[in-house]
Amino acid sequence: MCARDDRYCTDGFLTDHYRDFRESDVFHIHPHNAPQVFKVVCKMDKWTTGWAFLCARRRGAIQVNFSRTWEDYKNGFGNFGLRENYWSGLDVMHYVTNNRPHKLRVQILFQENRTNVWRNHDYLDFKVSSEQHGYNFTFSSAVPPRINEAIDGLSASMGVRFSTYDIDNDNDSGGNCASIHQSGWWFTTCDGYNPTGQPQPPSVQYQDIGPHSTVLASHTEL
Ligand SMILES: [Ca+2]
Repeated sequence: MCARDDRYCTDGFLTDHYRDFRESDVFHIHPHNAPQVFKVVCKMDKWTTGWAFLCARRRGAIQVNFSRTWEDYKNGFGNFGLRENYWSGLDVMHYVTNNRPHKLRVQILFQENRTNVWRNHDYLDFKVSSEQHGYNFTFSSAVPPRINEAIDGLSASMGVRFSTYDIDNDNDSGGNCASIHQSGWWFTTCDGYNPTGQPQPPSVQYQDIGPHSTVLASHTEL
């Protein structure tokens, strides 16, 4: 592999730089204005045209502890790899989404009628603010796909600061949602959408089996 650092996964794909790879892997990117290089998982095959996977929580993969400090959520943690569990970091989310318009796709895997179904929801012009602003996010519109729609879990958290068990920015004055759910997230109340929360066994889930996995992916809007 060559040593060039692209600004984002999409660049590597569009410039043909990684076209020969036709695969996905861990890449190092250097977003414009960022003080450092970041590690991200890029999907570089010809069907996915340079998506970056910012977070993955998969029930079938080696489990990773998501009950982490603010510093860990800021810098990223986990096993970076295509079929692994990881959080890429709030800093890299901030730098890449503030350089150019980005689309965020939330993908949730459900098992329905014994078949695995990926359900999606897209968010246009998704931006994560800086640490100074608590990494709150904004987007211009939430766009469900024509088929296989997932619930819109993010609109309720627009503008809310990120929370971890050691820094409680949620809107629940009585509780610490990150501590209760052993995760970090843009919590409003403690019973909202939370893909980084502790995976629940099927016996206590409201659907028969699922969601199995959640992936947050981002792509430069072209
Ligand atoms: Ca609280």
